[in-house]
Amino acid sequence: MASNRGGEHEAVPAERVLVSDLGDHVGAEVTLLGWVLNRRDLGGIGFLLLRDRSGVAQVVFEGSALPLHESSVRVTGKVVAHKKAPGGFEVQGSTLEVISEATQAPPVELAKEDWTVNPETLLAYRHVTVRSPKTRAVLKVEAELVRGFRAYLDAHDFTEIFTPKLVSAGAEGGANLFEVDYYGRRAYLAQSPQLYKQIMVGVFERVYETAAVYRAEKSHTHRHLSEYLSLDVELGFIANEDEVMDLEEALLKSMLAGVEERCASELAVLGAELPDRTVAFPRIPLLAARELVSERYGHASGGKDLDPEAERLIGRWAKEEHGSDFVFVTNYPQAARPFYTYPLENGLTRGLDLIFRGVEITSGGQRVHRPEVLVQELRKRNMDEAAFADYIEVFKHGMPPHGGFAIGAERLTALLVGLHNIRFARAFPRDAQRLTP
Ligand code: AMO
Repeated sequence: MASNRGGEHEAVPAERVLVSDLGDHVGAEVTLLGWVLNRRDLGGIGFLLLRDRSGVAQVVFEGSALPLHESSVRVTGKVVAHKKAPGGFEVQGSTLEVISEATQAPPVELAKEDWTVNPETLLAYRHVTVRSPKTRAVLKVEAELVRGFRAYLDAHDFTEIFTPKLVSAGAEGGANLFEVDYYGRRAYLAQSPQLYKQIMVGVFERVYETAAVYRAEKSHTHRHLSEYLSLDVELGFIANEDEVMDLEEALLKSMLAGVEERCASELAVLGAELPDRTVAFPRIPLLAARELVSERYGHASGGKDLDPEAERLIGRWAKEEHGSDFVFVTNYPQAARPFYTYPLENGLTRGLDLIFRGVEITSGGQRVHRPEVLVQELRKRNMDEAAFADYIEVFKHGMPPHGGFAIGAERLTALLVGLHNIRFARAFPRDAQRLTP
């Protein structure tokens, strides 16, 4: 084998074959570029697993010392069909050049399927462990979900918007606001694009945003991040919240179809199963849901909301009774919803959640569109009207009935691929303990 281990290559010429295309080159000599995912020396025969953006290939060398894991390399060799090799092909390597040599071994074996390493260690070295095939697969599925989100909405006349993340007041209430010193004034990191996406309905009628939002969640849970990707939708001229649910159901089914079509190898790496897209998402009012989990499963959900256990049980009911991984819970009480939620006369609202595999992934519903009702809702909640003056004013300018929802991208991804901890659905998670890497 010819090798170049000394001089590193500064430039990478274009001619190369991707791992995913090896099947088109059986019998031919090809050049691959990628990273050393794994290496093994079996009595003078070197096995190298090369990872590129399209997949992983096995390359075999005779009598060679292979470079350290994660070195980037250029390999040439002949492609042969090989049933046991990943992807069904093997490259019989003739030359190996190191493009950029790893000078340090990764902190964990990236190629290993079952990590017994402490998750905290994995996150502490996330800048390197993020390269593992499993983590890559999770992030690829998430990217596909977001692509599918945009594609569906673009095709249905929605316009993408870009709203400020530095704001003067929190739209969602609660104590989880990050305070920022804004040129000597107090500002906050946006908890959601809620008020701005509603304002933008007055411009485009149908809008969406995919952007990070911020919540100062001090408690350490498996479903909360301090920074997460919010997939927001808002649309005008609706009759009621059923239209919002119809849209979200069709949107999610389309996003999942995209994952099925484009992420087969990632789903296989993760052992993930997609939900059945042929069943309709059941819809159940919150009060009925609480009664149901109490009667059917003996769980009394205290307070005005559904607690996490009640969410899990209503998810179980949806699966058992309807074969659905999803269930909409509708008509939340006013006390459980933010001020912008459309109130009904009986103390309930047109606010709803979507539960996926027993965990809330979405809040949404129809919104208030009359300024006097907004003021009344702010007062009910002892909120500062002055802080929302511009927002209230917009509703004096002909805002139609409208509604929308937001999907937490990491929650959706984690539940879809079976991650226990939401942190592993974000490349670089932020929580109360973590600001690096
Ligand atoms: P809500 O506050 O319920 O609603 O958030 C919507 C969805 O975002 C996700 N989510 C989180 N994900 C990770 N870490 C967190 N700390 C976190 N908090 C929330 C969840 C949740 O269902 N403006 C409304 C949406 C709307 O009505 O359009 C809102 O932000 O998946």
